[in-house]
Amino acid sequence: MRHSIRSQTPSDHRDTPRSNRPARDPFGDRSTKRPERAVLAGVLLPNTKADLRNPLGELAALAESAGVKVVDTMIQKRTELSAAYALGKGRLAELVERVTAAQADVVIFDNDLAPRQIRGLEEAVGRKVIDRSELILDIFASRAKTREAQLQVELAQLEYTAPRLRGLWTHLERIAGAGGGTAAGAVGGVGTRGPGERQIEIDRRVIKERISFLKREIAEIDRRKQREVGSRSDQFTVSLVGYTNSGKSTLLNKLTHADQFVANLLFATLDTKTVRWSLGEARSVLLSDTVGFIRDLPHGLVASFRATLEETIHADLLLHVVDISSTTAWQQMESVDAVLENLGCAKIPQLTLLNKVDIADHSAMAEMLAQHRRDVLRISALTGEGLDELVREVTRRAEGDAVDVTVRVPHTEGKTITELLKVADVRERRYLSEGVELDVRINRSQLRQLQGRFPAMTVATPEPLVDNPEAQLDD
Ligand SMILES: Nc1nc2c(ncn2[C@@H]2O[C@H](COP(=O)(O)OP(=O)(O)OP(=O)(O)O)[C@@H](O)[C@H]2O)c(=O)[nH]1
Ligand SMILES: [Mg+2]
Repeated sequence: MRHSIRSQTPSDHRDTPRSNRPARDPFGDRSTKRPERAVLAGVLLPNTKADLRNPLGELAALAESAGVKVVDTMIQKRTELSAAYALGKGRLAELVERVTAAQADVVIFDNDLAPRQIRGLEEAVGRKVIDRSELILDIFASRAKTREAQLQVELAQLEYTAPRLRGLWTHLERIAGAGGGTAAGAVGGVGTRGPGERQIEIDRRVIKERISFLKREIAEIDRRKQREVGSRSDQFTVSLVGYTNSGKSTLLNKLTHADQFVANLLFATLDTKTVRWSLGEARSVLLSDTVGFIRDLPHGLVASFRATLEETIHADLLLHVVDISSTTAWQQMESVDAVLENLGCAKIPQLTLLNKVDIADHSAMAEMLAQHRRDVLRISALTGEGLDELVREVTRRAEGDAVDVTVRVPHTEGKTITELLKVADVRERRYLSEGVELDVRINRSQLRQLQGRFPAMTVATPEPLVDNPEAQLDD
């Protein structure tokens, strides 16, 4: 069955309360043979962050990632969106013509639209109309595999579409007022037997209940995730961040021989994978790969994905992967910075990795980026170029606050030795009558934690542990 937006309303959730049924699934059942045909439209506003050479290019990539066939595009320059239709009157007529000529099923707007504009456009064009945020949410919904991701996407979808549904309800109310429950049922397709009004109230209540249920579940996942990440706080953690399709998963695979899914699609990765990354010489750190970012991420999506981004939020070092072969590398980098700021990660030390140097034919962009940022490395996750230097740099940082100390552990404290081996580089081991003496290189914070957990371990430090008064205040 192919759904239209008017045949799916939140009351569907009553039948499948724990499933991931979006409130307004823009593309309905994807198992239909023929891909949906879309006309892309956009209003180019003066402050746009779109690529001026190809303003609808990213939207086309998003549409393709959602499995939609783009059959025509139309762009209008305006200083603001028109209140009723987003476009001006003349261009609206042109859009209607193009949609008919191209036999399109859907119009996808690059701008985020108000419920009223969507309604106006749908009435004028006679097709469903969705906006950029809805498209992104739809891709997330179709890719979400874990229960965590499914709940997060559903919450973001419900919160984003709730105002639109209210718009839809107003529409239903009008029809219900004129034709009674039957008309509302015919349009709503929600099995409305009683008067439209009553169904609308039920739908409103169901959606509210579902939102609070999802919020409770997600809060529980957040807590569990925080404990999980907190328990690893004694290990140096590196997080890959970056625009979607920049090559984060490819890099994770190359560095750690993991088998993370890689694809030339937007939002190929939707969860977080953390693996051990061996830097050689008995030193290793944790490396995590997560969901990519994009400009103008739908409001609420980042908040809903907090649990997924927990590793990123608590990383000791961020590796910001930039696709230097993209003509919009600069804007992409700025969008990622904005999301990091939003997540409270702006202060985490960062290395910028200009990726895909093997196919970057405009090195001027790389030059410019390198001049504007500190700590930039040029790499290719595909060919491995520049990765030795990356390993050296990360090793240097992971060892940044390391100290060389000699510790003594009584023979009875085997567990202490096990823990020590996990986090320290052991240089020498001497067996004495009162216990084992080890010369180790270890990070200061990790040494302090071990001292707290294993008081029987004594430390002979050749240098003072705390060498700056400010650091002492932090303790
Ligand atoms: N030529 C070239 N292609 C690369 C390089 N790194 C990644 N790619 C390609 O870029 C595309 C995206 O790679 P992914 O690793 O899936 O990107 P990602 O950042 O994980 O993307 P999302 O998970 O969607 O956010 C794939 O087609 C990769 O083969 C590189 O260094 N050079
Ligand atoms: Mg990925």
